[in-house]
Amino acid sequence: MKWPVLILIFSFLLIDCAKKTEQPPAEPDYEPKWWKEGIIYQIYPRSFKDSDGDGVGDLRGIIEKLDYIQSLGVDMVWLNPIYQSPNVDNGYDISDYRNIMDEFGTMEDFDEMLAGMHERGIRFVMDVVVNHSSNKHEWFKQSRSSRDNPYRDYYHWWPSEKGEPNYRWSFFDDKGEAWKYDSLTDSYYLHYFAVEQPDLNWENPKVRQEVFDVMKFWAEKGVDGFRLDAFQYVSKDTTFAELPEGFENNINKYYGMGPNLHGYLREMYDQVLSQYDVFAVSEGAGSTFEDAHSLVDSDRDELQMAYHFEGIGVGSSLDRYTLSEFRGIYSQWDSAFAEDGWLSIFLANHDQPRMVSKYGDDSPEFRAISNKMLNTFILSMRGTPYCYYGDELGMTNIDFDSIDQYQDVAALNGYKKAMSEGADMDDFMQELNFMSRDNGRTPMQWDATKNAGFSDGVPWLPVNENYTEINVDLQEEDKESCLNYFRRMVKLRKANPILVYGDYKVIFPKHEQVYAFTRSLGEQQVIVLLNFSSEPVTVTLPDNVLMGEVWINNYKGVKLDGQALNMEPYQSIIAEI
Ligand code: ISL
Repeated sequence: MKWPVLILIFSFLLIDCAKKTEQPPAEPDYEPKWWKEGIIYQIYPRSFKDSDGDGVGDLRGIIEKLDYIQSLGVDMVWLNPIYQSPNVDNGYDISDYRNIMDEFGTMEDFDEMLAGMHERGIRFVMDVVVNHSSNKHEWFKQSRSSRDNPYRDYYHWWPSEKGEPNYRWSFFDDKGEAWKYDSLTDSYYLHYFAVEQPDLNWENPKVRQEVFDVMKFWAEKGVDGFRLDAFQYVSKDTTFAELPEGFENNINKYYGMGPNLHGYLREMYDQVLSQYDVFAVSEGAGSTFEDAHSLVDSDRDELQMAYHFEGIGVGSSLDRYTLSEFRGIYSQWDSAFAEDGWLSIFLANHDQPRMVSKYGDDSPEFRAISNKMLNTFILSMRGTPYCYYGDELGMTNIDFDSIDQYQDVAALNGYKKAMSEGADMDDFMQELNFMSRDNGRTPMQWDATKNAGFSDGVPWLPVNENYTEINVDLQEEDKESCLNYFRRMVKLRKANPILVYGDYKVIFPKHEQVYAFTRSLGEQQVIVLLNFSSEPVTVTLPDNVLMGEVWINNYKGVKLDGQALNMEPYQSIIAEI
């Protein structure tokens, strides 16, 4: 490396930067919004911190850790559902939308937690699960009880005298069927998810009013945002006509964006979203850019943000992924939303494996460095970043080998279904080991004491054995840890609107190791360089890209010789150009 050359280049560029900052700032050509600038930290409450020794995380546990959350620099927290629930799907089956799950605490705990977040300048995003309720919800109990019960039309029923209903595929059913016959009223009811999660009938205006009232209840309490679970599925063609064979291979096309979805969203906007300083994000965004635009464009008055599944679909099998595929998807979505609409950016959540195991390299040699690289990606892209608890530490997948170790309804029922279909169970278990949602749900690793400091009792899901090496305590002490790198990256994004609003342009569109792009806003321009591989690589920067001040780097130095940049395995660099 030729340091004198480097120093010379840097000093020229620093002088150049200084000149630029003397000019009057240009009017921003973007519309600033707090929910665009915010960084969301997602907490799976069951697994974050257990305060009472029952092995299940709870709200008082979160209260204990509020200072930690604040120390990350994030400005919003999304909690997975905390309502009363029989927990068939860990809170995604709600039996009372106005009360807190017993295992998680009380409404007083909730109020204290919310106030504690607000005191620290952190906003709160509530999960709203209204495509379905629990079968233990009073509405369903009533609905099921007789055909003429006033709640009958709160759900989708198919009387058996009409014959068997047309096939509908189910995400979590152990036979893969979404219609369940119920002899009590000699009818079938619809459940896109587990049999204990009957789908609510949004065609019924009473149902919609119930949901809007629930949302108002929480908005009045002061929540700042709503994450609408599986919302693209709420509107259904209630004739339940036959669907083409194999439709389940493109489920969002056939289940998503039903005929009345936009009407429902406008009602929600009028009654709830426009009445409070809140934002709403839908899980799922249909199957085309047009679908997604129709949900979030600024003139739609529907939602503020959506998250699509194409990004997270990449690498969702043991075949892993290529960088071209990954970059292609993110780049297409970015350019489709460059002018209008707003999306989220994430590489993991509670339905996914751990980010570093899926997209990086969780071997001891590269785990930390590749984790830092992935966090650089999330926090330097356009869109609101969603950072999943534990990914600031580089937590990894857990290595379950027997079905008895799994807790997730999707895994357990998927196993039964595969067995009954005579599938190759070795292949099934291998895939599950990599892709299971339980990978992303293991307890937070706080320290090297028993159960990683998560609980004094027996954790509901085992703690990953690597907790003695990967935990908050150790990483607090180490300036170069994943945790402290994450904090630096969060700070950088918060201080630089270019990372939020700047235009995005790919460099080296076909490179199989390096993902590089520029962001530009007004006069300012930065380059983001990410080596997605475990091999060193040299790239030649285009002549017009002169690297200036380095904003962040997950290695100590930058090896630049003229325009040739030598990148270390999983190196990530952001620099002004
Ligand atoms: O997790 C999945 C597959 O294993 C997804 O297909 C998921 O079911 C889908 O994205 C909808 O997810 C949401 O609703 C589900 C709940 O289990 C998920 O946790 C939630 O994110 C039902 O409420």
